Amino acid sequence: MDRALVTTAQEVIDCCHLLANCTEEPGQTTRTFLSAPMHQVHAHLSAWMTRLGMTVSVDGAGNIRGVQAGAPANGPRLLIGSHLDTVPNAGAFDGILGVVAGIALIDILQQTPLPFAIEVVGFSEEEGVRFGVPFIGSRALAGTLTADVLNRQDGSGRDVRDALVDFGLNPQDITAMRVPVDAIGYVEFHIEQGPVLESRSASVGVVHAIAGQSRLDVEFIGSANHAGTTPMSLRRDALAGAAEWVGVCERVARAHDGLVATVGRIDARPGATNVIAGRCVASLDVRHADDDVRRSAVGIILAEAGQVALRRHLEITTVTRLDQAATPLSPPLVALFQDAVARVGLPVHRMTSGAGHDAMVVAGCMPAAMLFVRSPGGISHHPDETVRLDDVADMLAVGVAFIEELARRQA
Ligand code: HGY
Ligand code: MN
Ligand code: MN
Repeated sequence: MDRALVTTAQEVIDCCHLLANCTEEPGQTTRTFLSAPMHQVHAHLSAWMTRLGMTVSVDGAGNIRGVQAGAPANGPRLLIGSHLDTVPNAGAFDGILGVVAGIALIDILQQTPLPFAIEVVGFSEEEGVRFGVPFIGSRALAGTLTADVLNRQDGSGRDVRDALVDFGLNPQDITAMRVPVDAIGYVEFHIEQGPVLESRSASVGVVHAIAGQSRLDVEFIGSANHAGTTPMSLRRDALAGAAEWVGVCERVARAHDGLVATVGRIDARPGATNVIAGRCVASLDVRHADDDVRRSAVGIILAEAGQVALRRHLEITTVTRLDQAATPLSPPLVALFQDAVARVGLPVHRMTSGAGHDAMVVAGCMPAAMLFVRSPGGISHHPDETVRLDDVADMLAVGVAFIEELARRQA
């Protein structure tokens, strides 16, 4: 392995660990859309990109953008990016690794003339934690952000417009964003977040498709009442109803090959030990490589919620937060990644992604491709999420080979 690549790989890993300290919660990594620590992330990345002579800006959605030195204002650009935000109590690599990798590749290729410029994009919001809607940064870049998203409120009652203003941005700008007209493609380097590459003893994998996902909020509505005086037979317990339904979600998912269904958040009100819950909002996340299977499973799960409500004299309301279609990635760029992996002497592993990524949004407006790097233990969305030094060096080697081959084909 090229010693210089290993040194750069260590710098990438060190940078990700440093940025993991930019958090809303001391002692853990939690960094949501346009939160205060996002300013620190921008400052770190901007300083590094400026040292490389890159032109740095922040767009209307709070995405940080860095363009290679000497790039013509209007000319072909290869976008390399991922997201800056995290889930609560996250690891140090989900998202940010892809942004740091983009900057590292510009550093490595500084002396390599290219027929296009590389633009690094750090998306402001992919996880959907703060406002319950994912992909705000990439949807703004792709021109697919709908106005209703701007009205979404966070737990403190502030909406997306407020968040933009609080961060020093003008809400008009996010709606004025347009797809970069000169973009020739988008590439995302990302941890696999699952066990497949480790099971194959592989350092990198070429993603050819990303599973579709549905995200909903299902509210069970009953009657709050005294926990000590209300007989079991007279209760309309919203939390008990939601709990029964969570088991149903698991049963439906287990019955369909390749389907996953998750209730990750339960919000029961009034939320006191001695009060029967009158209302309970449960989040639902359903994914599958085939959209018909996914959407039919959502239908079954919601019908089962109706049955639970009927039996328990509850009402239910559902709100769909996301219906993101399964996304095939660009066959020419996927093939180019496979060639690059082979060229650096690594085994080629094609795979689908169960996790959602900005690439599935950007793929709607330009050719997009992804390269996964092994997740030791298959762990992600957890502080134990990690990467191996030699795998990150492999990822960079493949990235260089990919860009050099793309340049040859564009010349
Ligand atoms: O939830 C996901 O699939 C991704 O980690 N945002
Ligand atoms: Mn994630
Ligand atoms: Mn991610």
